Amino acid sequence: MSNRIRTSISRQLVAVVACVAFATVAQAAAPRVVKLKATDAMQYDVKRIEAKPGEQLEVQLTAVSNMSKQEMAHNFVLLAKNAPVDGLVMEAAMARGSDYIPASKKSFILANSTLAGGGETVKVTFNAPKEPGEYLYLCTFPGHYLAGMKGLLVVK
Ligand SMILES: [Cu+2]
Repeated sequence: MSNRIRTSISRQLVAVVACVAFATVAQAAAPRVVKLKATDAMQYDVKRIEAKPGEQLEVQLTAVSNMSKQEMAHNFVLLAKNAPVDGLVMEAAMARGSDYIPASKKSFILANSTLAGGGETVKVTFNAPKEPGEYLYLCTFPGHYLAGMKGLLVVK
């Protein structure tokens, strides 16, 4: 094999390796999409999400409803393990001006979407907690959590 051919082959090899490396990085940078749907029954269709510690997720929540957004809307709120759930939900119900996200409990909220009214999809991207365990997610629209609008993010 001539030196010139050898150089050419090794250049091509470098290019291929660079491409593979780039594709791997690009894949790692894209969050895993988790689609949730919520209806007037005040339930998420997905009540359990499994994730690796620190995995980047993009939750897409779609609301299915013919009611007005004031009457029926949903969000996705992921809580820390030590969150005072009942107090947080009560304060959230009164926090209409901030889309039912309670200002004084924000330190317990790991991630939250905005409100989705009928036909709308909202998205929130976040990293799953690094500590394995079960993390509650819920909808803070008044009455919805008490009606059962909740699920678990299981990190393992
Ligand atoms: Cu809801």
